[in-house]
Amino acid sequence: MGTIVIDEEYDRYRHILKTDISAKRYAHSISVSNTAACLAMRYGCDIRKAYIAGLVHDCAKGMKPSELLETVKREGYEPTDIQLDNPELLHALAGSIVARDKYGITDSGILSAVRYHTTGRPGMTDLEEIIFTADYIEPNRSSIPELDRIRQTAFSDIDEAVALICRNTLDYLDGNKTTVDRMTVETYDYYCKHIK
Ligand code: DGI
Ligand code: FE
Ligand code: FE
Repeated sequence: MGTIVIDEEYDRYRHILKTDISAKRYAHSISVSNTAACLAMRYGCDIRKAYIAGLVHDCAKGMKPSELLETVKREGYEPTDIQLDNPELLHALAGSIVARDKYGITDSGILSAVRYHTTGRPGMTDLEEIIFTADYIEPNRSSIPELDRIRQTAFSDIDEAVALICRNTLDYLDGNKTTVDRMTVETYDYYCKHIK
């Protein structure tokens, strides 16, 4: 028996999402959802959870910096200096709160995949790795160094793909002279040590 993912629940999430983010971001989200489902097939992960987490991962991307800060502070979270300087980093954490409160998603695995999709974290769950990777390799992405290689690696060794993505992100941030979140470095270090 196959997995049915496009049902009333998924449709409800899609409709909320369409009003929350731009058309371009919505197209990206649908692409991440599909890519995450493919990776879930490859790694024996729950396809439905991957499909839903991929869909909603950027649900807070349309929020203003003040709204992002308000959302996480309301939860009792104290933003770091780097997050205060770059509030867009908070769209992942805020997204997990919005996914829970506005979309009504209760699955903790889905919510944490949303929470860590931007910086990753050391020792991610399979679902977290899948969303982190799908976000980077989805077919609409372009102009990323070695993207073809990362796409292929994602389907052969996802830990190595995570390390390659982190390295690219660190290079990109360095080039832009942007502050690096400690978690981004910790994720990179962890995955470099864990690839065969
Ligand atoms: O939301 P998306 O654009 O789909 O992707 P994302 O959630 O991975 O966010 C990507 C952006 O996040 C990209 O512009 C780089 C930025 N980013 C990732 N790690 C860090 C970071 N920005 C800062 N300042 N520090 C980080 O460590
Ligand atoms: Fe994002
Ligand atoms: Fe994204």
